[in-house]
Amino acid sequence: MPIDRRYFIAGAGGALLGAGRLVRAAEMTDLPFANGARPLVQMPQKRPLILQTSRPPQLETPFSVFNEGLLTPNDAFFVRYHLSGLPPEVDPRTFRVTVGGHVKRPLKLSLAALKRDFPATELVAVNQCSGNGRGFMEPRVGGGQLGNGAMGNARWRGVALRHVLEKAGVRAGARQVTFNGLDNPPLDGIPDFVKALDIDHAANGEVMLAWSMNGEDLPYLNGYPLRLVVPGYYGTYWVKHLHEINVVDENFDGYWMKTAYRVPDNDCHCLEPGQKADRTVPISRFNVRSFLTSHAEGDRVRAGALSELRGIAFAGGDPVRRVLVSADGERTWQEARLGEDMGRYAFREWRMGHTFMPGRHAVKVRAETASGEIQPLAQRWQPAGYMRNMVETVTVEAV
Ligand SMILES: Nc1nc2c(c(=O)[nH]1)N[C@H]1C(S)=C(S)[C@@H](COP(=O)(O)O)O[C@H]1N2
Ligand SMILES: [Mo]
Repeated sequence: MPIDRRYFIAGAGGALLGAGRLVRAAEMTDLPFANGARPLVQMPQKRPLILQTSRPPQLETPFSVFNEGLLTPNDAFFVRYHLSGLPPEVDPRTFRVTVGGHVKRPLKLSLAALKRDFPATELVAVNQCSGNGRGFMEPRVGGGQLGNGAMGNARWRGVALRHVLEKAGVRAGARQVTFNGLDNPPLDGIPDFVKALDIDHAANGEVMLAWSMNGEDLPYLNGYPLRLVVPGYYGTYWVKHLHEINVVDENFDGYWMKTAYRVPDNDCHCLEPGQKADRTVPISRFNVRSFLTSHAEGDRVRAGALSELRGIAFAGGDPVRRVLVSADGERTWQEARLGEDMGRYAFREWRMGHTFMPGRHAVKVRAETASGEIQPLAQRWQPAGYMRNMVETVTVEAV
């Protein structure tokens, strides 16, 4: 039922999301789990997206967007924040990113200097929240009850962090690099959102300071004017509004590394429901996932006619080798055709024709990587609801 409720997001983010601005909820949508009803709201530079929270702004991409094309449009890209103190405004002329700590020559770089003094590079990569799909977890767990729309695939443009670190001259003994954005905690006592990468990872030539996605400036809510891109790693490391880079000679132990965003230290990073992990490690690379995008739960197809099934697959840097599709609830599996290869961090399209007989059919998709990692058929549970990658099921009805 369309509703006409108004959402007030005063103070959510200054200039663009300024006090008093009304955000209109045009419609409701339903995520396919209990308590999945959500309003669609429109925030600046965004089309109507699924509202998770308004303060801070958190938006999920409606899943149908992933069938529009392989690159996720900027105005449909999901939004995740932890702290409601968003930067009130960002002036691209006075913005500076600093590089300090355990370096020989501390730097203070403008956007113009970043674009002028370093080689620019481009990379297509998926940004995915650790909790993507958390709402499907059974038993349910606390945290944002997300469907599978907390991910997106974009072409990022920027400079490899390695070049910036080389210019600063990393000193011997450096262990990690920390990243801080312009957003701040709304209250004392809430830890600032700071993330860290090991020095070798930070300087691997792929980790990037990006100012553009899909050929345009970053949208404000996706980190304007500069964000970290950490290909193959969960979104938590992709620090937005990035303005402080620090090289440190120890393992950084801020809250968002030491306490939050950790997973059980075992092969599946999973537990039996109710268990607690005795050892955890910081979350890192994506596991392999795939989705049907051409059809949604409950869709009808013509019985006896050829239907084209299509979707996406991706992993954390290990290329997708094959995608298997079952249209009969796991009894038989058939290999799908893979589409254009935009690189090992990007969505890979798959397609398969199938003729359904009359009745209801469970369609399942299962991707496998070059090194043999394959999606599990059963759920792997863990208390934070991170890293869901079980084979998903979409039921279609042929009539
Ligand atoms: N400055 C800042 N950067 C941040 C966050 C944040 O709260 N503040 N959240 C992180 C998390 S957990 C995710 S999943 C991604 C989401 O990126 P997006 O909002 O551009 O989709 O941003 C990351 N970068
Ligand atoms: Mo996240």
